[in-house]
Amino acid sequence: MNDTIAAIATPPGEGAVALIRVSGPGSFQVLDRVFSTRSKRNTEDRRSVFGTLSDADGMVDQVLSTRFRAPASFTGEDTVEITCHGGTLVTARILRLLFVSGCRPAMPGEFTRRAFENGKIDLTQAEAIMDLIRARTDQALRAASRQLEGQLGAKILDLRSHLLELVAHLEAWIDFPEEDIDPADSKCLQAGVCKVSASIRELLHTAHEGRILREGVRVAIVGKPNAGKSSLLNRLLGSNRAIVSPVAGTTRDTIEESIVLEGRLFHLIDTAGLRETADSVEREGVARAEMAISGADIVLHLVDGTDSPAGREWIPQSLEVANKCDLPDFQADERAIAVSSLTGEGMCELVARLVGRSQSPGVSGGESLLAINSRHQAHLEVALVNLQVVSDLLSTSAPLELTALELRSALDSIGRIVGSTSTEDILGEIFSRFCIGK
Ligand SMILES: Nc1nc2c(ncn2[C@@H]2O[C@H](COP(=O)(O)OP(=O)(O)O)[C@@H](O)[C@H]2O)c(=O)[nH]1
Ligand SMILES: [Mg+2]
Repeated sequence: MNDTIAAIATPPGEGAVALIRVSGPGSFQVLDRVFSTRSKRNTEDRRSVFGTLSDADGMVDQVLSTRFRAPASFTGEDTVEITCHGGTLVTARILRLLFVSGCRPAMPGEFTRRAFENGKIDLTQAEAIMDLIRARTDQALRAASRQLEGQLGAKILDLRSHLLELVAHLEAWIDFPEEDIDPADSKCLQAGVCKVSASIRELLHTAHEGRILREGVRVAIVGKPNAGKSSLLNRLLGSNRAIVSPVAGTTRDTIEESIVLEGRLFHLIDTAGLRETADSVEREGVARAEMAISGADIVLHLVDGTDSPAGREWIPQSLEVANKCDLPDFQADERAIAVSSLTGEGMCELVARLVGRSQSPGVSGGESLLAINSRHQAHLEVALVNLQVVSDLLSTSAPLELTALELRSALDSIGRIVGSTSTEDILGEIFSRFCIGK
């Protein structure tokens, strides 16, 4: 991390302005080589200064430059931000100028990585920055902000410090074998493991919500040809996205569109009708429909409500919906929500049911929402298994070293979530809590 990196921080294309970021120990030298200004406050920290950037051929652009002196910058290093005119060519020329003046191109995520390595943020916060940028719903944005503030990181650190205490406890027993282990102590340890496991389980419960917040809910609309699947997609989207026709087998490829319903992101997938067919293209469509079903969070099974209910097949676990309730020969069925893709009747109920199904029980999407991602989930699951083993070992007369090892593994997994290592910390914890001279 001794080199100085540069990159455009704003999206490519034309814009009023663009931002170029430079970070590393040589940031200010690089700036001094290419930037000239009449301002006497040029070298002041955190002051935007107007001036010009020039290369050997003359002026490249008029810009504002701002210095952030280490460690008070996003990366924790000396950083320069250059606000220039937002054109593809202008920004490319400025970058080239920076590269020949002592910078190298930044790798993807390298500024954030430096922020992490310099201890400005933990890994969950680094991830939250990406979540924040990618958020497509208010809920996702709120959850990301909360994580960026460090609320998830704080929870993980809390778990970690509990585990550290337990490890310290065990290590002390191992270090002083002449002292008998008080059975009450063993019970206390067991209770501690139990408590941490419960907290981990609580966090794991938010994994589903976390995935939905970050990725959205996949809804496969399936059913027989002509049930009105494409009409329903169009109705929910409020646009004529898919071709609707009375000819069965019109939809052949799967059509996917995203929509926000009641603050949640849904991906609606319209599929070919499920039926046996001799047409090879339609058959491929049916195969794709089946694939959409297997990858869906919710399978919305649409039936034509004018067909006799006796002949209806139900798909287990799917959300059953009967279409065409506007027609006189519509036959209601208590197992299915009655809707009309033509008139829009029943859509509110349908949306409410979709939203309801997408929520995992016990997880509120309210203000306090914290939801883990799949990486956190993987580490937490490993830690939980480790703790189960610890608990089992504690109830036998297994060597304490073995138990301590397992406990350290749990600690290690938890530490990986925020990106900290553990051995130094364990030592510190032991020495600070127990008097070795005893
Ligand atoms: N009356 C009525 N007709 C509908 C309704 N939904 C779809 N249709 C008609 O049913 C036919 C098949 O619709 P389509 O959406 O293409 O069905 P898909 O094969 O399941 O995608 C078309 O002629 C639609 O106009 C509805 O709610 N009411
Ligand atoms: Mg269709």
